[in-house]
Amino acid sequence: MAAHLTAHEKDTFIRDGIIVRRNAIPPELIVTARQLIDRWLSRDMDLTRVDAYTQRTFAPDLGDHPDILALFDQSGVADLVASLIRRTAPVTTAQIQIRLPAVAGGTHQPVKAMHVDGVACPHHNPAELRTFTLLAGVVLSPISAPDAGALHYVPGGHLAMAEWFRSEWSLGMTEQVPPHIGTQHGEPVLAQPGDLLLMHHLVPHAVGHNASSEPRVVAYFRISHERHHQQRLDALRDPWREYEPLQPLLA
Ligand SMILES: O=C(O)CCC(=O)C(=O)O
Repeated sequence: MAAHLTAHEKDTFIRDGIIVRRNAIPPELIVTARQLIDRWLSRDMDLTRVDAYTQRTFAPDLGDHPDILALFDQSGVADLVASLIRRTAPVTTAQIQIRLPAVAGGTHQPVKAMHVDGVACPHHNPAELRTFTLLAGVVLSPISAPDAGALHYVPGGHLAMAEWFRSEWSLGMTEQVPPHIGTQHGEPVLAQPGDLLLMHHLVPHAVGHNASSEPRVVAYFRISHERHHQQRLDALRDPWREYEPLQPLLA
């Protein structure tokens, strides 16, 4: 995998807030991670805890497993991230998000309405921000149709959200996004195992049920600029504050 983002990828990221790089992750890393997660699914998943897994992470004990972290730090993803953020805080854990197929109890799994992560989370104090800078998603299962548990995102929504955070939002509000964003269905991310999603933290996204017959599995890594915890509010209002390598490219 090329160790840097191309000029086209950077332009796409600036415009849409998201890029998907196909076949970005070495297949052997994908196979090993899937084996671990499949073992957890068949032996350890507690169906009474699906709501909690959906809010936080599936397979919580695997989040810092070396074979899961390898998807980030042995795959070249960390090098790609350096094309976007110059200095990052260490990435020490993954969130494993599974959309269960309807036949395996997925019809009861909560859906997620349009939101940006860490702002007015329904299960946290709305005055508490749990934001970061960039989401890296490593796709571990085929996502072949919009209703197969695909993530849906609003292209360019990072710019609209920053405008909302600057002009209308205040800390403690319980709305996660403004109405003109919340009513959108968004574009589905259709992908294959080994594809990599890089998404600006401010891009609004949602997930629905998985009507396919297979679990939809993605390992997400939340990447923070090394100073993010000191500048969370600034980063909400200025979408490029933490993306120093992109700043010379902005029109
Ligand atoms: O399941 C997914 O792919 C997305 C999950 C999500 O939006 C979240 O955890 O905030």
